[in-house]
Amino acid sequence: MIFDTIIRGGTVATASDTFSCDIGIKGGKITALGANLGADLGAATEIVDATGLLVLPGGIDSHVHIAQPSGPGIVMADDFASATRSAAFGGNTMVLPFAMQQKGESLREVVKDYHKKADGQCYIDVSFHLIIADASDAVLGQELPALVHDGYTSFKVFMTYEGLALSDMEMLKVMSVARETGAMVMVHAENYDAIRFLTDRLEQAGKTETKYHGTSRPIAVEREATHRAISLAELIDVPIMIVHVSNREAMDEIARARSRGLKIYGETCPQYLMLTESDMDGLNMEGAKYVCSPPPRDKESQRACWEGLQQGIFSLFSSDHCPFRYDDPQGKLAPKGKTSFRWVPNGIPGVETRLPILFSEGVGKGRLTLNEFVALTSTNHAKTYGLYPKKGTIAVGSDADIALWDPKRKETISQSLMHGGTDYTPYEGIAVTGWPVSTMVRGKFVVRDGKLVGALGGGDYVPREKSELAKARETR
Ligand code: DUC
Ligand code: ZN
Ligand code: ZN
Repeated sequence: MIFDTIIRGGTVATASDTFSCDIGIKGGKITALGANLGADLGAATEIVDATGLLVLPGGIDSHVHIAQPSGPGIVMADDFASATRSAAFGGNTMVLPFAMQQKGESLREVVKDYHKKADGQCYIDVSFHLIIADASDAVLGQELPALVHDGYTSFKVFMTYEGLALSDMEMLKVMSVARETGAMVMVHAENYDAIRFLTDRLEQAGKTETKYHGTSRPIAVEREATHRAISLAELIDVPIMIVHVSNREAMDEIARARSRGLKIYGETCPQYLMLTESDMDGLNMEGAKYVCSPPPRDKESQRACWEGLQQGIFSLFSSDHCPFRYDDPQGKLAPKGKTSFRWVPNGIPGVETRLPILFSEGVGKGRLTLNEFVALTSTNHAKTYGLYPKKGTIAVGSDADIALWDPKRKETISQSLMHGGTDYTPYEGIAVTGWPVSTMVRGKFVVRDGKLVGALGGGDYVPREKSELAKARETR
């Protein structure tokens, strides 16, 4: 047989082109693109009719949190099985969660632990970023370079959070390792001391409801840290990715840096397009459903984030899926969280809704082209994190990671449609047009016509190359 599968009659879109063609798949790879591939009887074991459907590279969500320790008594709502199942139903073929180090831990041991959690438990492919909480000489001098060499080619640093925040000195040291090893640094940019000061002051004034979460980390907190992270990266002359940007002022810092020729990249997320601070204003802890950091802002910030996507200031659109159940003492309704917004588990689910929201609000409403959508949700993720062209495109030689979309299907987002571990979606009630109906990973359907058909364990761990985009400029 020439092919295992032919996908016939669909409209294929990549980050650059849209065209009608058939796709021939053999051994999990795309081996041919052409007209009438299935014309010869017996050309393939299976022919999939994609007439009327869009055939897109599977979504890659390069910013998700799965089974991450989240503080005493708090448990993340997703393990690798539920998160990757949910992701597959949302049109994704790969996710990149974090292996999070805590102070004093060996990074190598942390990575081993995450592999144990993920092994045999994934429906779609995964790869790990590292989170560096302990920038000790041993970690930076030995463990980190060895892990980059082994295919863990990106790491996140935090400028806030007890136990996670790095000093400027530590940030500089981590960035130096990135420059030497060719890894990509992801930065959570918020000013730790400013947040602590504002939080203390709000609590002293009795302002402890969830709505004050936003007040405790206003735009200036994010803008200042973004500026500082960029300045530190400029000193080292290393590319960085500012993740989960929520507003115009932080975005302008990135745009200014880029106009100076620096390789500073930006990511935004659905919550900054679809939610505002007032969502955290609900009675009876309803607002906890929307607590995430940076917090959702206002309508003007939403407009800014759209502009950032349209202008390429943001090259990535990720979910920052960080799932906690709502009606659960181990989740958003943890007893301590009722005493102050400070203790409400921080993060919201979104891996299953990221693509339908951007497709409908972006492509459907004329803000983005279909090709920009593919770039923002798949191709750029592969390029940024060392997976391209194995992942993130439809081309001969690439993995057959494909999502079939019904561009006309209308749905109203609701928890009843979701397949993850949480008990709510922050996007409840949003009407969308366009829906992923089938998802295929390396030539095998995981979701077919809205039904789970993939095997648990069908998803692989994928070691990564160094990204071209993480290469430092030759300035020295
Ligand atoms: N940062 C994230 O990237 N995700 C959830 C919470 C946070 O602070
Ligand atoms: Zn973060
Ligand atoms: Zn995150």
